[in-house]
Amino acid sequence: MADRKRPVLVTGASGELAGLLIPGLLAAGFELILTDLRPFPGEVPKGARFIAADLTDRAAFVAAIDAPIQAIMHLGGIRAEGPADLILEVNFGGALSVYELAHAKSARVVFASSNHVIGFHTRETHLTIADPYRPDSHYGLSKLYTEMLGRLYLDKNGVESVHLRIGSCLQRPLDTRHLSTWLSPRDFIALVVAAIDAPEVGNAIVWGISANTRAWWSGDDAARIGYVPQDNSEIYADSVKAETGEPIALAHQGGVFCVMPS
Ligand code: NAI
Ligand code: 15L
Repeated sequence: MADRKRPVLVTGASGELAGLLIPGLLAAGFELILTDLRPFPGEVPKGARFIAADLTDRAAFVAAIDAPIQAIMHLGGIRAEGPADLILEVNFGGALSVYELAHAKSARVVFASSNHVIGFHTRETHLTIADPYRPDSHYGLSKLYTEMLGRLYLDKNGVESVHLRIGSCLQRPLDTRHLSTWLSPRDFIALVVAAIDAPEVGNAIVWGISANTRAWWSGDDAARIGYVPQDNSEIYADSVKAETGEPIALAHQGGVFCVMPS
């Protein structure tokens, strides 16, 4: 699309990943509308404005976004396993609000999906996006639901989506699992810019990882949207911690999410 005239909306703008992403999107020339339940930490940067809104209050959320937007970078919600009813309300309910807004505004959705949609595959299995979902938690199930919501809203309403199945977005990998799942902040920014700018994406799925030698995942829509990762976790291989924990967590791609209570 390469549109720098209409703003991009960022949900979950007061959270950690937004903190990594917002400077990169501003540097790429996007005007931003930031939204979150919590106040924005610090000063709202030049080129952005902040609107406080709760994703679970659908009508109020949709009404609060008062400008035309070209895309929604959806980061808002609960980022780990939690009580199923809470995940239902915030992650399932919030995703529906985002898709209703995208439909109303004719905007593309770029969704922070997660590796936890496939977390119960074993670590010996190399996956492509054609492999079956195996969610490891109600959290993972909420990501699966949102990917499917994207499919439905494309088929029914023409709303395009890029679902980013993010591994572990951190400044650097911390343990041996991250050698497979790491997404560097600079690759994260490049991935989101590509997802917004790519012409005609339909319903794309891209693994949110760097060019890791030990990656468990490939065979996605990265080339179609023009995402070319630059970093590789391997340079940290001698300095990460050995992963410890329960055997089920160590055997499966989702790690500790496979044993988290809900
Ligand atoms: P975070 O917890 O730091 O940020 C999430 C933000 O969503 C928070 O600022 C929170 O206030 C906001 N939020 C929660 N409920 C809300 C509601 N009802 N209405 C409006 N805003 C609400 O999480 P983080 O690490 O920044 O992750 C962002 C997204 O990326 C999450 O959806 C997470 O599931 C996803 N993700 C993150 C990965 C990572 O490596 N950090 C990996 C895979 C996915
Ligand atoms: C996620 O989906 C979480 O949001 C993040 O906090 C990490 O736990 C990440 O997955 C991971 O699997 O490392």
